[in-house]
Amino acid sequence: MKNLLLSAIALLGSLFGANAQDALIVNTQGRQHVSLNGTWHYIIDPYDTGFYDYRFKERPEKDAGAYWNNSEPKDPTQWTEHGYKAPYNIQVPGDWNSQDKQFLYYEGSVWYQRNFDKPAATAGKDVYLYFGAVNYEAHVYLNGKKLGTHKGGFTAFNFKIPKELLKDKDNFLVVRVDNRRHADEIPTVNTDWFNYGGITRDVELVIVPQNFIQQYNLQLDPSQDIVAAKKKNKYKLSGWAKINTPLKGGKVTVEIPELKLKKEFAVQGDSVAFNFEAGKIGLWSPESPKLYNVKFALGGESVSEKVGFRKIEVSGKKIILNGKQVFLRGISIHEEIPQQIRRAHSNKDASQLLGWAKDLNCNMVRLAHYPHNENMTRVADSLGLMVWSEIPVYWTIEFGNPEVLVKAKKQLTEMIARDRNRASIIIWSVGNETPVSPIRTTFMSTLVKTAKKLDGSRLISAALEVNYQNGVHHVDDPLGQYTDIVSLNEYLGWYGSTPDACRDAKWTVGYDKPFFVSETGAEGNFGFHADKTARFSEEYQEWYYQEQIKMFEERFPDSYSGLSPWILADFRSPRRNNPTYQEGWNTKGLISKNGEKKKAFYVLQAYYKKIMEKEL
Ligand code: GCB
Repeated sequence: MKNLLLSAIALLGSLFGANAQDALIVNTQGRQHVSLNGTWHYIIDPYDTGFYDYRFKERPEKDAGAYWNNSEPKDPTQWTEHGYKAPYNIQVPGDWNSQDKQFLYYEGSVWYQRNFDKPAATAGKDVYLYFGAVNYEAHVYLNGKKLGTHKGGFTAFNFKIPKELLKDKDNFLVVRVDNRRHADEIPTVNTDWFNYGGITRDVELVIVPQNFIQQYNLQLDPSQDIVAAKKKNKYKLSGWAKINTPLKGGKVTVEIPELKLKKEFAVQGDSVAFNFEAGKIGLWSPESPKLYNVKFALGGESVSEKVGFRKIEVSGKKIILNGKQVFLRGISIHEEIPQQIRRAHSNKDASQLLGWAKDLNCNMVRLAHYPHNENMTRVADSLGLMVWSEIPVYWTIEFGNPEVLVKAKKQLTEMIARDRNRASIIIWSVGNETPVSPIRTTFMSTLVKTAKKLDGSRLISAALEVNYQNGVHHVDDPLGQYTDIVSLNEYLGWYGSTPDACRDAKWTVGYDKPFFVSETGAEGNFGFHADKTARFSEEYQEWYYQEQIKMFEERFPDSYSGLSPWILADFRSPRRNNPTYQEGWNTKGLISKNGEKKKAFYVLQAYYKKIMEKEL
């Protein structure tokens, strides 16, 4: 086990090293930090004038025309063609599309700027600049110097601010954000969701000691037999901590006051592995989402957070949580607040979306199709919702391009780094509906292996497609050999046929593994009532759910372990252009764009209630 942990730590190091970006500081909320959220200024720059000169060469650092430099004229003779001031105001965090009509479909560069003063109490400490997420590419400059760049619209990153660069007053922070889509990025040019651009999540200054615990993990020891441990009511915990720099000596303390536990471990180089008896523990589960305060300390400085302990595994065709079979009553969710047509980012947003899922009687959510903001996984921890978390390896990306694989691995690494301490997360997904081919399977199975190396304690999956042949629906995608559960997106009764096609559909699943329906759904417009055969009516959607559920109950394989239908709420998608029923919305939501529950909501809610009652 210790070797496995150390190899995960080594892999983390090598992946970050390749990108010359500081490793992620996890749990910034549990550390000394100052928020840089609020009103920033912006410049829209569709021609990238602030970045390239008139020969289209990147501007030199001190160039007066570079938008990372402060061009505030000191006297009226000074030439300047850019500047940051009201009314060019923009809120951070937040996508730009929802903030002003001119931004609605904008794809390109926008420069963000704000000033800040050096926080108090930084003597002898280091200050990092942390971004929860920027979609898609960020170039970050402080006082005219570039701190670094980051690609990937849904993962957190941070840069250490060099001491000499940080002034006491009026630090000039500029971020160039570019949300253009590219064939060789992740996601690629083609998705069924809206390309919200901007600094979409929190920005913070994180203040840390020179030597500090950057990342850590604590969980029920995955090698422990959970049934035996439950019987004895004696559990083992294991994990590790990674220090930002190698130390000579040094000790990490792990403390769980509620369990009266305090253990000390010697640091070796820049890491330390733990493994210890913890006695009685209340396990985390949807019925009882118990979280413990855990404190990790190094040299008098500590970081604390709430951690739940549980074990997730598969046994043959079953998913097992804490030694007991569990059926996943899920729903898929996009990170969007439909009533305001914007990206979700706050704790309140997470409570709205996950509150709807609870109302549906869910015990699980699929956070599609990219890592959601940290509030989502933290609120899921506290509400007792199990989570599927995914990277945006979606549809047809460039599987033959080795650089794309590097990008996918980086996003996977960043997703796992931020959230590995969330008990709610039971599944890491490496992608969605990727088309079957040998090159794709090599790419995707490499991601599965990487995910397993980074975190051997969770299940790995990917949403697959049906192979329909000679009247039979086969689930036989070769990627299924590599994943722990076989997950399928199917829309029988929406694309191509009507819901009665479910009645005599034949299914084969080619794997002796848990089988999960990661998507199924049909469109329905709230308030459009008609005969059930009329597409886009609430009645059609309701009928679809009735037929699908009947099919699951009567004819699905014995490995059927749960579902996360598509989708909780209507969401924006530029692909959806039916002029009467869509107008830029995918209306497969069980909840409308105005927050109203459609008829199908109640069908799924009742199905989940029935399952819950059977389990009691
Ligand atoms: C899918 C995709 C999802 C789409 C959905 C649909 O299979 O995974 O992103 O939005 O179908 O509505 O067609």
